[in-house]
Amino acid sequence: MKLHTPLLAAAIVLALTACGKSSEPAATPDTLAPAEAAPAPEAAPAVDASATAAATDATAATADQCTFNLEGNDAMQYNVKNIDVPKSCTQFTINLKHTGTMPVAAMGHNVVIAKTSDMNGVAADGATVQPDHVKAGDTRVVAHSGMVGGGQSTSITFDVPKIADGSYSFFCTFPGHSTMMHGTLTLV
Ligand SMILES: [Cu+2]
Repeated sequence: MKLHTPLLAAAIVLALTACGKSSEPAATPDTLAPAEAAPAPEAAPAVDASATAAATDATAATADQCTFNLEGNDAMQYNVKNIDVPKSCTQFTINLKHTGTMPVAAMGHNVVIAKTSDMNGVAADGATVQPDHVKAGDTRVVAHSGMVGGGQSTSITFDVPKIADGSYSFFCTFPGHSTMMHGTLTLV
């Protein structure tokens, strides 16, 4: 059989060639297929699967990683100057707690997200807007919370891709506060 096979194959090729070129494309893959397919089943899918699972666990963001607890106080200060935002988060939440005791009318705080270059403009345009101090329909604003006074909390959630096209900051738009109450958002 072994001796005859090459001869047989050669005979078939010759025969097909003689029949016309239109038959060659179909005949060639059939001839090569058994030899090329043989090594494929030797791959080890078990190892690949565990490696993929480990990689997924390492890159998947947890709810904790996609949330930051920010504080504002009676001294017109946030407690941080930067918040890292993991790129692996689809959405990111900032919870703001006013740790002071002063009323919202005197020491109100909120948290607003916009490009750093738009911060002063957003704050200025919101200065006279009651009660949130953010101009209605301000397209520069990615997200903003309401104003809170001492002991109160508020929260914002935004889509992480919305802060990927430049340098963004979080800040308070209570009149006069953004000069002190601002920080950067850093995609990590
Ligand atoms: Cu404030």
